[in-house]
Amino acid sequence: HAELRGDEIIVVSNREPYIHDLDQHGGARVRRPASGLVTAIEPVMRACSGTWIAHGSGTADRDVVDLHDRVAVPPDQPMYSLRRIWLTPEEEQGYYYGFANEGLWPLCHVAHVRPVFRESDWQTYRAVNQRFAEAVLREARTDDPVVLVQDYHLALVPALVREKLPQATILTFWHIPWPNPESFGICPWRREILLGLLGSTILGFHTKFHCKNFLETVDRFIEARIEHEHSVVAVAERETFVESYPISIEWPQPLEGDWASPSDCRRLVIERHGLPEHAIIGLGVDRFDYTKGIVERLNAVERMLEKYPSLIGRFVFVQVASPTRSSLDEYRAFQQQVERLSVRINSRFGAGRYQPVVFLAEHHDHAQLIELYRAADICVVTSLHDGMNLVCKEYVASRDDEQGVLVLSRFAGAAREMHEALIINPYHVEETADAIYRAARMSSGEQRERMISLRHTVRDFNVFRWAGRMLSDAARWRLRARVEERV
Ligand code: GDG
Repeated sequence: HAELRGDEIIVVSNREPYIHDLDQHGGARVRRPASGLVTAIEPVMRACSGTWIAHGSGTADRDVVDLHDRVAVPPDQPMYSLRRIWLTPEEEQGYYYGFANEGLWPLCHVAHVRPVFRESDWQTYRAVNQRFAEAVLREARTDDPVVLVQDYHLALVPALVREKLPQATILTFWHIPWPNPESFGICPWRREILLGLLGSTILGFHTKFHCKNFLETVDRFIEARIEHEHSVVAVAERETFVESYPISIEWPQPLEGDWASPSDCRRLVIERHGLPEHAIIGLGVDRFDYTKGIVERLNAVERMLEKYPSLIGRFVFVQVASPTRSSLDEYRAFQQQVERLSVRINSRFGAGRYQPVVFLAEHHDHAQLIELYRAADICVVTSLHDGMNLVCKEYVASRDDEQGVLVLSRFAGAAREMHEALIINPYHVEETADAIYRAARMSSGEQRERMISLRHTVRDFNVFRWAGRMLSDAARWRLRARVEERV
């Protein structure tokens, strides 16, 4: 970004953008993880360059594949540097699975899953946050780097970096919702988390509503001066600017020129999955996570077939569910429940080769997802709670034919921008079933009108604009700090 030219950018996140795995022949294979954070931040790093620090998660044996702590990425056309931190299985268990994903994840999402807080997980979370902060300090070549801290895994990093580099510009982005003070208040270490985050220069959330919840939580639990008018929190004279920056995706999409036509994609998808020739294709794409409302979505599909039997034999729902956190009980139980449900719907409405639910519980590569997006008549996003949700934006971006209907949960941050979608409450089965039915029958003209408008929104508010806003706010704060120093 122009105002920060010459300044170095360090991104720090749990998830790495490129994972090195071993293939069947023992060679290295590079995989892109299923992660909204990576989808959004990776194009920004390609544009800015710098260093990305993340947990090395590949299965490749480090002795077989020469996995350095630092690699240049993207592998085929290096543009920035990826610096890996190797966590022990115990560290990963306590910090990632434990505190972050059994504690903070359910704490911040209203999905009615009870958070689990263990003292030992918290201790590991603290220790691992310290390791990430040390890596930032090692990477910093000046005393005022621009550090982009990502997400709930690293809530303590901003204050840890601030302590050693008081001049650093620390931009923290919280990719998940921030709940109200009553909900957040059950976390035994709420003070530590809040003070950790308030080491940031700028703290970003997807929506104004999450910012408001955060400010109210600070007000409730720590001593701080809050200037609501300017969205600033000061703890002992150190100020943090709290602002909403709705995240998005790259526009144009990578390799857009090489895509097969929607009708070819449709033919390929119909062949590959043995769908009826004139199928109406509904699509869901998610990490296999209980916050994404997959049970509610399948219940709605079932109800729709029950209520509108003319669609039996024609309507097919394809659900991509990429494996995630499956070592946790809560996830395994949920994943089994979804699998049972899709078997039930198929035995109820399927006949011969016709299966109304095609369930694909495996990781797909990007090209396969694009093919599905371009083949689908309807994309259904039913998150029970979601910071933003990028799947709905990817669907819209991949429809340059201006066809297709988006059904979108009102509990996803994206619903605040994507007004031309059919907005639903996923807890309301009837409403969701009716919306999918309406989508299945929508005229091509109405689809076009809605899609054109949605595409304008995603194009104009793309991820470069998201990063641009955060970085220009950062540049403004740096300038202000320098001027104030001189006084
Ligand atoms: C968090 C917040 C926020 C899914 N399956 C595969 C695959 N994906 C990709 C999708 C999309 C991404 O994963 C999922 O993004 P979401 O935004 O829907 O969700 P989270 O991962 O929960 O992300 C979310 C986001 O951070 C950004 O701030 O929007 O609210 O929860 O890009 O396409 N990708 C591949 N194979 C799959 O099988 N390659």
